[in-house]
Amino acid sequence: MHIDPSARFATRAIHAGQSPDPATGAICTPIYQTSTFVQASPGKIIGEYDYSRAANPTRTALEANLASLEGGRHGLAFSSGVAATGAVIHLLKAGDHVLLCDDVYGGTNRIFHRVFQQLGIEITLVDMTDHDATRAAMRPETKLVWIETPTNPMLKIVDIAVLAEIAKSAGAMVAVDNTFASPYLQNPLRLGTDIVCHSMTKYLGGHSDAIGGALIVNDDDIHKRLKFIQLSEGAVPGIQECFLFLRSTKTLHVRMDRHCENAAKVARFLEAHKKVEKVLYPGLESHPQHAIARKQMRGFGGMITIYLKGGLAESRAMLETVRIFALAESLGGVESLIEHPAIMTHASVPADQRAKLGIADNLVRLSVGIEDVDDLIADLERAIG
Ligand code: P1T
Repeated sequence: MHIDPSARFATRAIHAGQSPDPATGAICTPIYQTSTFVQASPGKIIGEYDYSRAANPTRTALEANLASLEGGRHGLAFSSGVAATGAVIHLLKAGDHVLLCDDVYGGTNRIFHRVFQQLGIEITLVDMTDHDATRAAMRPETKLVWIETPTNPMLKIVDIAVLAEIAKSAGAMVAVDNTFASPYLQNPLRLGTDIVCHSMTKYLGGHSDAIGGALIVNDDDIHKRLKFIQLSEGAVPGIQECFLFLRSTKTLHVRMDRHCENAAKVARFLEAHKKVEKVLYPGLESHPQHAIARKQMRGFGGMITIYLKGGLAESRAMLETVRIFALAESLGGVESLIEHPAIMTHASVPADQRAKLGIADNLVRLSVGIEDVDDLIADLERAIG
């Protein structure tokens, strides 16, 4: 089925990349659970496929679907979000310099600093909400600017168009980790960037049942280089995972609407609570980059970070008392999760960097799911006390 690229998001979510199976008419793209494909004679393949690490029809459908959702020409699926991140860093060589958003997922910080820095990649962390500091940190050898927005866990909003401009004028590529927003709320390629990265494990998957990553690009040459890395390193998702992600993106728009609606209500409840010191949510007028969020996002997402009044004891008490919110790493699933960044998701970030960012003992991160919001608020009310 050919889906017009100008079709609206919900239509593309359900149809892009997928056609009824030509052999049977099955409306869902089958799980082509095969590692290899028979050839007619040596080197003469029957269809388009020879080996599933290189390509597989179920993965091809997913990759086309992802590209369509981000408004890009090419999609590539990986075995995890960090595998997708690693593939981008592999575009660089020793001596190249990266400008890295100071507040990123702990695993992103770790792969840059503890895997690639020792191979000769130079890294400068910068607060990308400070445009002068970002400009000043650029060097002639800066080849990549890595943005995460909203950031994890501080939910800072980076102005993607301004950053793209800063990077482009210096000849650097720009990649945006769009995991927290999802393609439904934000499309960085349309704002002048080169690469969009996702942990599909989160909103794209949406059901906390599969690990995966994705890259979406427009440029044919960057796509070719990334596809070569995907083939050569082999960090591709399993076929059943590809099917699960394809199944999930069909409902992304419906889930995201409810995540946004619930999170807005939870954020307002928390902002008014006497035991909460501060609420970070891009949809609140009190958020320092609320205006930028309004400009570049179509909604504010399901993630909320709060400072409780008190310290570790108060955070622990809340995290151990919730009943509907589950104490777990990860985010973006239909079920609400809650976690302690300093001890859990960002434990691998050096303590001095954590302190500088404000990842303190009284910081708690919530992934607001799509349960009944009144039950969620009652759960938090009881847990905060
Ligand atoms: O877990 P994985 O699929 O490899 O994705 C890594 C990743 C990349 N980018 C962002 C913004 C992320 O939040 C993550 C994973 N994050 C968590 C597991 C977490 O709880 O924050």
